[in-house]
Amino acid sequence: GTLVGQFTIGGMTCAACVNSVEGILIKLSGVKRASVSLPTSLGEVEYDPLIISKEEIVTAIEDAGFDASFVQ
Ligand code: 9UX
Repeated sequence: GTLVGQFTIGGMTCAACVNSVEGILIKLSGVKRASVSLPTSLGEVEYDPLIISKEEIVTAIEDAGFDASFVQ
Protein backbone atom coordinates (compact mmCIF):
# COMPACT_ATOMS: atom_id res chain seq x y z
CA GLY A 1 0.00 0.00 0.00
CA THR A 2 0.93 3.62 -0.17
CA LEU A 3 1.48 6.24 2.51
CA VAL A 4 0.78 9.96 2.37
CA GLY A 5 3.60 12.15 3.65
CA GLN A 6 3.32 15.84 4.42
CA PHE A 7 6.36 18.07 4.32
CA THR A 8 7.44 21.68 4.41
CA ILE A 9 9.36 23.14 1.48
CA GLY A 10 11.46 26.26 1.86
CA GLY A 11 12.79 28.49 -0.87
CA MET A 12 9.80 28.47 -3.24
CA THR A 13 9.09 32.01 -4.35
CA CYS A 14 7.00 31.69 -7.51
CA ALA A 15 4.51 29.40 -9.21
CA ALA A 16 7.24 27.96 -11.41
CA CYS A 17 8.99 26.73 -8.26
CA VAL A 18 5.84 24.81 -7.38
CA ASN A 19 5.70 23.24 -10.83
CA SER A 20 9.38 22.40 -10.58
CA VAL A 21 9.05 20.67 -7.21
CA GLU A 22 5.92 18.80 -8.26
CA GLY A 23 7.72 17.67 -11.42
CA ILE A 24 10.69 16.42 -9.42
CA LEU A 25 8.46 14.53 -7.01
CA ILE A 26 6.20 12.84 -9.54
CA LYS A 27 9.19 11.57 -11.52
CA LEU A 28 10.60 9.72 -8.51
CA SER A 29 10.15 5.99 -8.63
CA GLY A 30 7.60 5.03 -5.99
CA VAL A 31 5.80 8.39 -5.91
CA LYS A 32 2.19 8.10 -7.08
CA ARG A 33 0.92 11.63 -6.47
CA ALA A 34 2.33 14.98 -5.37
CA SER A 35 0.80 18.38 -4.72
CA VAL A 36 2.59 21.46 -3.48
CA SER A 37 1.18 24.75 -2.17
CA LEU A 38 3.07 27.99 -2.57
CA PRO A 39 1.13 30.05 0.06
CA THR A 40 1.51 27.42 2.80
CA SER A 41 4.91 25.99 1.76
CA LEU A 42 3.40 22.56 2.31
CA GLY A 43 3.59 19.52 0.09
CA GLU A 44 1.76 16.22 0.13
CA VAL A 45 3.17 13.09 -1.47
CA GLU A 46 1.59 9.68 -1.86
CA TYR A 47 4.36 7.11 -2.06
CA ASP A 48 5.11 3.42 -1.76
CA PRO A 49 7.44 2.97 1.23
CA LEU A 50 8.74 -0.29 -0.25
CA ILE A 51 10.18 1.66 -3.19
CA ILE A 52 11.15 5.05 -1.76
CA SER A 53 11.60 6.48 1.74
CA LYS A 54 10.53 9.90 2.97
CA GLU A 55 14.18 10.69 3.54
CA GLU A 56 14.92 10.00 -0.14
CA ILE A 57 12.05 12.29 -1.14
CA VAL A 58 13.46 15.06 1.06
CA THR A 59 16.91 14.55 -0.47
CA ALA A 60 15.51 14.84 -4.01
CA ILE A 61 13.88 18.18 -3.15
CA GLU A 62 17.06 19.46 -1.50
CA ASP A 63 19.15 18.37 -4.51
CA ALA A 64 16.98 20.71 -6.58
CA GLY A 65 17.98 23.62 -4.34
CA PHE A 66 15.05 23.82 -1.93
CA ASP A 67 14.81 23.11 1.76
CA ALA A 68 12.57 20.24 2.79
CA SER A 69 11.54 18.33 5.89
CA PHE A 70 8.77 15.89 6.61
CA VAL A 71 6.23 16.87 9.21
CA GLN A 72 4.43 13.51 9.18
MO1 9UX B 1 10.53 31.40 -10.01
MO2 9UX B 1 11.58 29.29 -8.41
O1 9UX B 1 11.23 32.78 -11.21
O2 9UX B 1 13.09 28.15 -8.33
S1 9UX B 1 11.08 29.24 -10.57
S2 9UX B 1 11.75 31.59 -8.14
